[in-house]
Amino acid sequence: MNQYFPNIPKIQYEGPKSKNQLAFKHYNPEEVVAGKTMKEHMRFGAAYWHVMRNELGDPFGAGTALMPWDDNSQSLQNALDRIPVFFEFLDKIGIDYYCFHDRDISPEGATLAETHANLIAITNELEKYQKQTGKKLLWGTACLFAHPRYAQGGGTSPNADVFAYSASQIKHALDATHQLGGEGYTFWGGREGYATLLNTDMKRELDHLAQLLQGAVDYAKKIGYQGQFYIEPKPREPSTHQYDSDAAACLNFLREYNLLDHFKLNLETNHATLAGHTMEHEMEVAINAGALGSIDANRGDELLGWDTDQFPTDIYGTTNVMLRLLASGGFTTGGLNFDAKRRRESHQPDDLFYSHIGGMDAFARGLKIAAAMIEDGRIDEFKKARYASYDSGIGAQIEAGTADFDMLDEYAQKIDPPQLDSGRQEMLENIVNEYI
Ligand code: XUL
Ligand code: CO
Repeated sequence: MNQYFPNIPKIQYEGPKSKNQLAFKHYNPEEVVAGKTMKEHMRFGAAYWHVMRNELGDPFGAGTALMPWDDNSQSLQNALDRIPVFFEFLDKIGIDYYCFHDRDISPEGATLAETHANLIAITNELEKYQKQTGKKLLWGTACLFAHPRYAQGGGTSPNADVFAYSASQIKHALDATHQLGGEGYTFWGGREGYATLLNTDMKRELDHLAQLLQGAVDYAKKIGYQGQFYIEPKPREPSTHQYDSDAAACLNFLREYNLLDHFKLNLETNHATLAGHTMEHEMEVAINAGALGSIDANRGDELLGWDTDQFPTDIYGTTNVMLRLLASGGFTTGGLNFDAKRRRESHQPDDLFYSHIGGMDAFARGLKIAAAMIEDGRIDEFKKARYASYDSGIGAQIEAGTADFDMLDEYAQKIDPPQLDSGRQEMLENIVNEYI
């Protein structure tokens, strides 16, 4: 496997002192941290859409990415030819999992039947490569946002024929995911939202979206697919308002339509930012509901208000993710999928490696720091002590639900006015900085 990236060796761990930019400084796959190897904690995934299909265009200019293996056509042969390139990439970077949309891996045909036949041919080829290399599918999904037929939504399109097309596409994407042993299947509703309420029946659209998700759950059962379904929150872009806007909105939607048993969340850092939240907030919301499924690892840019999908290099960010991941017991079916793209200026194939190395190292540092912080315990102890008034006396009665308003009124009138302890935010931030 040394044909498409001839300048790139298999990336190895060389330790923090190395100056080799084609080596890991912190990600040491077999090193045990907090009871598991780094590899087991992270379950890194590569996104087929970014690695193989992202031409690095932006709204103002054409793509810049050099892809000498790609003939730029929509042919099935071109799609087949990309597969060995991708597996050479996975092999050299040392990433075990990948994720795809059906249309990343396989082109639309002249008819829907031809589209599905293309996907079957590609799935067979991917299966062959997975068997040869041991690489695994973290999750699959159907692209219900790129083709003009989905301009007004997939499941939430006002046009019922588009709903039928969406179902057909998901059915075949589920077949492919099942055949490839995919550990999960994601729904990200880029067009499942609206631009103006002047033309939108929100209630009807939400009912339809729930029907589409329920249809997928039923179909999975029928074919014996036992992977985990995810829904991926994002507030906007491309839609003005997306229904699955943040973790709390997704959970509410799933609860309202009785889908919570079948879905977990796939959280993405840049989407949290767009929703006006931190990633740690989104993770905490998901974990509290027992619904943290998987993570799309990236970051945004504070100076740009859009989904820049940059590689995660911010150690505070990766530390915060790993803190919550460790505290929640870690991934089961999910992983850290690099839904991240190189900058338009980083157009050479080698940049695929520099970018992923940086992201993997940033998470490895985040893991080590988070493990040390948990081991140290000062922040956890502080947090626990802050709520100590609920551990006994009136607080314990409140939590047990045995303190009614008459009782609380009587109690409050008897005691001295409440005195608060300091929240000590700055002191806690200083403790975090001891580790970073
Ligand atoms: C878009 C996004 C998607 C999903 C999969 O912002 O994150 O790539 O991860 O559809
Ligand atoms: Co994503």
